[in-house]
Amino acid sequence: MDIKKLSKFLSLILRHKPETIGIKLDKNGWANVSEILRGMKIDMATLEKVVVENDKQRFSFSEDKTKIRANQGHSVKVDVELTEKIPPEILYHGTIEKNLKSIFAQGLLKMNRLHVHLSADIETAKKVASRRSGTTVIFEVAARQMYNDGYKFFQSENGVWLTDKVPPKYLTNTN
Ligand code: HQG
Repeated sequence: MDIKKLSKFLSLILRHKPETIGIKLDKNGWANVSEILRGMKIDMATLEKVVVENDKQRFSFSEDKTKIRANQGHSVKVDVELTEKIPPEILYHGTIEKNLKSIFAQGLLKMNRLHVHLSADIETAKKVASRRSGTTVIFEVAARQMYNDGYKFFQSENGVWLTDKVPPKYLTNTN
């Protein structure tokens, strides 16, 4: 059983297209584990492996393990009850050069997802950027300054920093 492949399929179901296996998420992003097992044609031990071994801890079970959801990264409109937090001075965002001009003009936008995703360190931002082909660009985001100016920040269960948008004046290209 290819755990990584299953993890990608589970991300698709829990973040973007639950209809792929004919299920619905509730308003907090939860899917029934029984429906996931049936839809993905796997057993509970395999699903637990997908959750536990996931490199970024993308998924959480409910306490009684009858429900499962993705911790962040959704495009479907669900409320995963994110914790609002005071951000550090600086957060990072990794992207590619072709987006540079547009980002300097409009700021960072959430595009297809529910939030702009930011990383706590440069290494993680580099990894995010290198998912795409092209020259990578790392932005420093003046997160604490944004917070002081009234912008809200959230941290997902698995440590990803999220916000609504980042206007250009808070961005510095580190390259
Ligand atoms: C770019 C993965 C032009 C933005 C990662 C990015 C992350 C703009 C792309 C998580 C723009 C959106 C999210 C603007 C933003 N003009 N381009 N104004 N504003 N962009 O995938 O941050 O592995 O939605 O720079 O690790 O790349 O799936 O966001 O390149 O945590 O768990 O538009 O996804 O997590 O792409 O990645 P995405 P992202 P997982």
